[in-house]
Amino acid sequence: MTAHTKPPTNDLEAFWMPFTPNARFKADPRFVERAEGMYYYTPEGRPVLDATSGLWCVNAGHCRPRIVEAIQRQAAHLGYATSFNLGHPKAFELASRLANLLPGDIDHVFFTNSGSESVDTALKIALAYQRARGKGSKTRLIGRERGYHGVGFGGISVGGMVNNRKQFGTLLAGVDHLPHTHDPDRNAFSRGRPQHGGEAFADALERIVALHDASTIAAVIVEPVAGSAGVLVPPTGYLERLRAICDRHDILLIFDEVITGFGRLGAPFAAEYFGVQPDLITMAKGLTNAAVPMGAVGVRGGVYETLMDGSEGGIELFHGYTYSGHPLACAAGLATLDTYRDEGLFARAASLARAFETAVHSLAGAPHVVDIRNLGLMAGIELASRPGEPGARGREAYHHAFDRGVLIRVSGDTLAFSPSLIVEPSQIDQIVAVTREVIEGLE
Ligand code: PXG
Repeated sequence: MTAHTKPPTNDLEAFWMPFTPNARFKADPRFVERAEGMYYYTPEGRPVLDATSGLWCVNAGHCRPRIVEAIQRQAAHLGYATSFNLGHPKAFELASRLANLLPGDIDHVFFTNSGSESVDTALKIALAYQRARGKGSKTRLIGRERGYHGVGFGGISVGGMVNNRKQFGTLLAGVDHLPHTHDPDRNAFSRGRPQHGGEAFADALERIVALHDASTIAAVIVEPVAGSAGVLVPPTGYLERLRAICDRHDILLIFDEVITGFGRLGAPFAAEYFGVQPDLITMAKGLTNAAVPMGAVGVRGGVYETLMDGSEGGIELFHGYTYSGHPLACAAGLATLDTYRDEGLFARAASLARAFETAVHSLAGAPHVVDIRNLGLMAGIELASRPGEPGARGREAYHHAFDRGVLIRVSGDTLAFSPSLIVEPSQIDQIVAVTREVIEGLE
């Protein structure tokens, strides 16, 4: 042993775990060791049914052989090439495939490595676009309360989760927020899209425009369905009205589809599901089935062309990552898109959505349940917080479900469900049955 090597250790201290209460986890850790299809397996070999697609990302299920083999082949063939001034075929192929899948005239793709980078990239493209078309005063970015757009400074600035913002100073200047669309008094226990308030919530954008003037606003960014905030489904008419107001005032509309993209709602993208055309779409997660990290921004032709035309032959956008268009990610992305297509997984999600809705709403009436929300293959079950202990019921539910063989996701006291699109009806039943037992056992 040389002086600078250390003996192997199972010390849990070195890894600073993200978005985790480290001390609490390390005092009572839970591990998974491998995965296949709908299941994780603990180091002891116990199966855990994954009701969250990893973290809303393994849309085709875990360790799909076609995707694994594509990555293995690519790693041995061309493991890395820069996309700065150099091409490799799979990046162009994947961008073309995505352009075909993306809605309307969103036909150009900028590659990143994560959802957070996709959001910051989209915000930068919006600012650069306004400047390139001679509207350099349009610099404000509008997000929404309870929005989650990753953890870059742009994303937390337009995002609306106070815990993700308050530790980090003043954030980006010139940002404002729409109100969130959650209205439990009128919309609790809605099946699918809630009925009340859509247009009024969107009209808040008119007030923001009246306050700041449209000449100062570059873009609005929203999740079509808010995921991390606990599955907040937009009321009917909301997204349509946001689009109309953006059009009226010459403001770009960005849909953050990091969660809703790639079949989560039973369509390739939420834009198509809702019939609302954004100007930019951010994506990540399901793009590669999470097998290799990758994100992307889809951009409308007009936005792309404006930036191309304005550059006089130089670099059109001073932006990019060492790993933009990474060959392994491109190989994973292509194999993932093939899997979605050949297995008809988006249509499968659409066909399961009603049964999933019925199953999750069967928990209405279970103890502590104050709201149930769903769309496509995403659902949130909100529990009343235990007095003085917000988050405790959610945390206990997560642990008890894991110990009974089901992995769920928890945001505060809201349990979130987003199974892979390969989920079987019997597995939906198992997820709901275990959730019921767990909720019934909570104090
Ligand atoms: N936008 C949206 C809409 C997201 O959901 C991101 C951006 C950021 O992606 P990256 O790849 O940078 O993490 C996300 C990520 C949860 C949870 O518990 C959700 C996300 C991340 C972590 C936890 O709901 N979504």
